[in-house]
Amino acid sequence: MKDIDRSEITPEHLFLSRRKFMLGAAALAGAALLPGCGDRGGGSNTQTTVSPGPVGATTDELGQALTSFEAVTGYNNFYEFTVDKDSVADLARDFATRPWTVEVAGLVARPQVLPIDELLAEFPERERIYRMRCVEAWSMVIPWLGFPLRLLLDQVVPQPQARYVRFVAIDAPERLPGQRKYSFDWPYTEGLRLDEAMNDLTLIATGLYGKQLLPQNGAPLRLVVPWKYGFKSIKSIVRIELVQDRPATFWSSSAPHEYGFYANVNPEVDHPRWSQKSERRIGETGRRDTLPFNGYGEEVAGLYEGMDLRKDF
Ligand SMILES: Nc1nc2c(c(=O)[nH]1)N[C@H]1C(S)=C(S)[C@@H](COP(=O)(O)O)O[C@H]1N2
Ligand SMILES: [Mo]
Repeated sequence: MKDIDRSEITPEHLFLSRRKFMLGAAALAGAALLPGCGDRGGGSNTQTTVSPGPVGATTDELGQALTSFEAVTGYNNFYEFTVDKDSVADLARDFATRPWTVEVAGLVARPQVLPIDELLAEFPERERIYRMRCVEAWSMVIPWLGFPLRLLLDQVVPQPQARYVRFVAIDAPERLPGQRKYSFDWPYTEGLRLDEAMNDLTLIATGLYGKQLLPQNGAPLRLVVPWKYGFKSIKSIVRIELVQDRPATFWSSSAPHEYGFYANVNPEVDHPRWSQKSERRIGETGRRDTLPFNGYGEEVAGLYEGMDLRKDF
């Protein structure tokens, strides 16, 4: 019998901002109380029929093993479908990701509307193995395919006033049951400072485990920012906008005291309801220490020099 941590059987993001859910209160209560929402701990999603493609390495640069394909594609946060991590894959199975266009606009010299297949042809995929640390204190190691966001931003030529990048996910309540069920401020949006967005680690992911992304992981394209909590890595993007002022984001608007704009992985700053000092790696027993910046401090700590990351969390 698996020892299931309470933090993993309730949808934590949602649990905390209960006030926000009065309109969807019945649905919320149901989801929070449902048994069987527990972690499948690495992997027996019998409904996953897709197998992984070829993948180069089997560990990240710290020697930590990849999380299984079954867990990566079977245990997901994607509230547009459901808050039940074990059911996202099932609900997203037939979600159509073609046709799909991505608009890159705002304070840029060359705005573009890119059909997804043109974008895929233009920016060759490469593999990046990143740790992914959810704010709920579980984590995975995922072999992504994608390209640095910087390449796309360079192509549209940000204007000098552009200081932030805002990302908008798909808004399609007729196809997304969670958008009908939960009264969040849809669509899901996220944001980065321009220098964070230009950092080489910041990826537009279009695949994982050597294959195209599946809908549950944010097909056809999503952001991956490995030194930040997972909620920054917005899925199923339709618009990328260069803006002057810090944009509102889905979670920081929904629960500003719990989720900040920066959301850098930081074991020294606890979530108001739980510690961030350690995490459970999906597929492993026991816990691991959480690393500052999720282990990417060498690459990104300099972005925050002079900032108080306790205040500006
Ligand atoms: N559009 C959208 N993007 C999203 C989310 C979401 O609910 N909707 N959840 C976020 C959270 S909380 C996490 S931890 C990661 C999970 O990514 P994964 O399921 O591919 O591991 O996606 C993030 N991106
Ligand atoms: Mo998350």
